[in-house]
Amino acid sequence: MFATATSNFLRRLKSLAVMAERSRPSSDMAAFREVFSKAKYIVVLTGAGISAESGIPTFRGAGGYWRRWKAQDLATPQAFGRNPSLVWEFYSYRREVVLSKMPNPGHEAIAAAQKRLAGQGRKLVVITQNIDRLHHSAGTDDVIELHGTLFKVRCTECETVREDWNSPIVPALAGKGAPDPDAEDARIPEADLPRCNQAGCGALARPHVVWFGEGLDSEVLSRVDDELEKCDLCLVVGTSSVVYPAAMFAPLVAQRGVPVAEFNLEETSATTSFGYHFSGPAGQTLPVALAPHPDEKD
Ligand code: BJW
Ligand code: ZN
Repeated sequence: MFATATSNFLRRLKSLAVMAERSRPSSDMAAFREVFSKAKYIVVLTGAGISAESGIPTFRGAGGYWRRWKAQDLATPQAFGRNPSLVWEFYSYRREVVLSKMPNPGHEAIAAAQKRLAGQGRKLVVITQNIDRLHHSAGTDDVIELHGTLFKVRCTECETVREDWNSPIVPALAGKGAPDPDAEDARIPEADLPRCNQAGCGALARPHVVWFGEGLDSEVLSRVDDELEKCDLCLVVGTSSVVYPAAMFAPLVAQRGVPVAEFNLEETSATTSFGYHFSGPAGQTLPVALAPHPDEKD
């Protein structure tokens, strides 16, 4: 009788421990590195936090405001329809900021791991929500950009997309886009904003980014599905995991039983879905996590 009660108690204790384990991710770096050393197909999903140490403000942290607005107020087709000059000032400012910044050790650790693993017949794929191109600058190949890029524009009429690295993007935006709340709106006439350069078109162009309420590119989404399906390890770096559909990618991978590790300054609403959580700046945690493992074959 006593033995039965004890074994029931122990069984219950064990199941509570398993439940606690499931909801509390591990921060055991050595254990993560063992998993990393065996993974053959790694997906790294990144957000604004990975570029924070390069000096690019995140969306939902301090510094997430431009003048009196948050991204949600300006990164919409409605805002652009109402005031294309204001929205172009916002993006022109961000282009200029990004052009003055460099990739940081977090971006570099990912690029170096991708190169090294490729030499071992292993794959590392970056899926980013960022539009800053810093993964490219760090030397990462074949980055999947979920939300577009600051350095492409798209015609609002014929939808032609072109790359554009001019600084400023048009002369009328020179010296405009100041971020302080008291800055005057430039009220640039539409004719002087970026335009389509297709012969016979010339319509207003917009940033080639995905705004709230807009669908993500279907080819991009199907490539993402494919990569998430194939991966045997997933890293989620510097994202608050609140913006969909990106917010559900890593939890879906975890549901398949694949190890997922979150690298963030703080816990997020997705943290408890993951097996590992590493608190701290990604520029410090990623170089440790992705450094060559003694078991790697050159
Ligand atoms: C560090 C760090 C360091 C800091 N080291 N970490 C389902 C449910 C509910 C709503 C929806 C849903 N499906 C769709 C929606 C609507 C909407 C949405 O998700 N809304 C939510 C806010 C609730 N989604 C959409 O509209 C998407 N479209 C879509 O799904 O179409 C179909 C559809 C439409 C409408 C209804 C239903 C279906 C499109 C979303 C496009 C998002 N676009 C933006 C702007 C891009 C252009 C631009 O930049 O201007 O993308 S919004 C903004 O958020 C940007 C980012 O990519 C994105 C994600 O932000 P991110 O990267 O996570 O940054 P932060 O700032 O939030 O977090 C930074 C993190 O880093 C923090 O956790 C820090 O702690 C951490 N950190 N320093 C490590 N050094
Ligand atoms: Zn056009």
